Amino acid sequence: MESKQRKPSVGAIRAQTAATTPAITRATPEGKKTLRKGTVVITGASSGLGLATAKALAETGKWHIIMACRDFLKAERAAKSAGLSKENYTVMHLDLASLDSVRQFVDNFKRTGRPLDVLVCNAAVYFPTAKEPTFTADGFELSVGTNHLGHFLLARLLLDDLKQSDYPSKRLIIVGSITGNTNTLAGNVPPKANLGDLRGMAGGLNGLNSSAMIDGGAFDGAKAYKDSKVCNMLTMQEFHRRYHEDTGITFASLYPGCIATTGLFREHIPLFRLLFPPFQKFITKGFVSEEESGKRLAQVVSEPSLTKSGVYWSWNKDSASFENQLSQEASDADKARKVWELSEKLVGLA
Ligand code: NDP
Ligand code: PMR
Repeated sequence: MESKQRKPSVGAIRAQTAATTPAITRATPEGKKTLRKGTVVITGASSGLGLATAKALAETGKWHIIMACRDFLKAERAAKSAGLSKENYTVMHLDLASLDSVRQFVDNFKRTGRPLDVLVCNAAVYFPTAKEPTFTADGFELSVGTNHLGHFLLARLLLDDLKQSDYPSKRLIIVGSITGNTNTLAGNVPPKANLGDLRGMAGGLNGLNSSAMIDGGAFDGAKAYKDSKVCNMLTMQEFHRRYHEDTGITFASLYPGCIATTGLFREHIPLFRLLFPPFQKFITKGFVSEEESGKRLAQVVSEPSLTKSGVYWSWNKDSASFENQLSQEASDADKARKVWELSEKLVGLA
């Protein structure tokens, strides 16, 4: 579903694609080079980091943002309240907890005839207090199913579109986190991320004939989220190893800072939601506002200097970006390959 004009048929739209303005045109009378508007797809742009990034990019006037969201009305309202002007965004429906929806989104996107210059895999869910697992439409534990498997299928299906983009720097960005990295203090707060030997993932994460957890252990919602972030960071690196050289696409991940006020913590107990922002502001000093985090991710989308591929970006306290070190598990190439191969099977690509 798209908020703007619906295009009548695929054929007509494909014809439009062929006529797309090249990325760099000599449009001005002085013959000065100008760059067309880039198109960026951001999943989960209806709140938090995704919305703040959409806002930061829209304000430059250089980007058209496809807000890929599960709640169409919420996304439209969020875009309006963030002051996005109509010509800078389109809301399109995407529910990452359904592989059919992911495929439908990809078809719908292709039908718009727009080039794809940057894809940002940002959406996530976190169930820290859940006693029992819940599942996606396809029967995968919901946090790994949404945060990792939905994005894995989406990125794989859109890779060719990225490849075909003639934009000067095309990018695939998968949002990671410090809490999946056990080489940090935050990553050592129990329960720690650990994918183990991937036996639960091999079994389908369905909680029936296998565990709902990647490592095959007992269900723990907070661990499932952190495991999903490890998958996100491993996937970015595996994409880099498999495709960077041939396609020129920049693959990147990042830790945007602790955005303690977002909807990510909606399922947490009220006391946590009350104390978490001041704890991060005054004790760990890891707090970052939604606006600031949006500027950070917007840099990874559009900064001409951030073209290095295979990098996990972080920011220091002056908000300067630097290449950060991932934990041993989150940089394990063998594990990355195995997660890739198992994920391919689960989403029906192999
Ligand atoms: P929010 O909850 O504010 O945003 C998450 C977004 O994901 C929402 O737009 C939500 O949609 C969307 N979403 C959830 N499930 C689905 C689904 N099935 N299909 C499509 N969209 C979905 O959280 P944040 O902004 O904090 O999180 C954004 C990213 O930042 C995540 O990847 C998270 O892991 C990462 N991150 C966050 C940190 C923090 O401190 N907050 C720290 C480090 C990383 P809806 O609005 O409909 O609920
Ligand atoms: Mg954590 C430098 C210390 C630091 C940082 C940057 C974070 C970020 N956290 C830090 C430290 C601690 N945290 C310490 C010492 C504790 C024990 C009191 C602690 C606890 C804690 C909890 C209970 N922290 C949390 C939780 C959560 O539920 C959040 C979480 O794990 O979500 C998955 C969380 C977070 N701490 C962070 C960040 C960025 C999060 C949340 C979001 C995320 O990783 O996506």
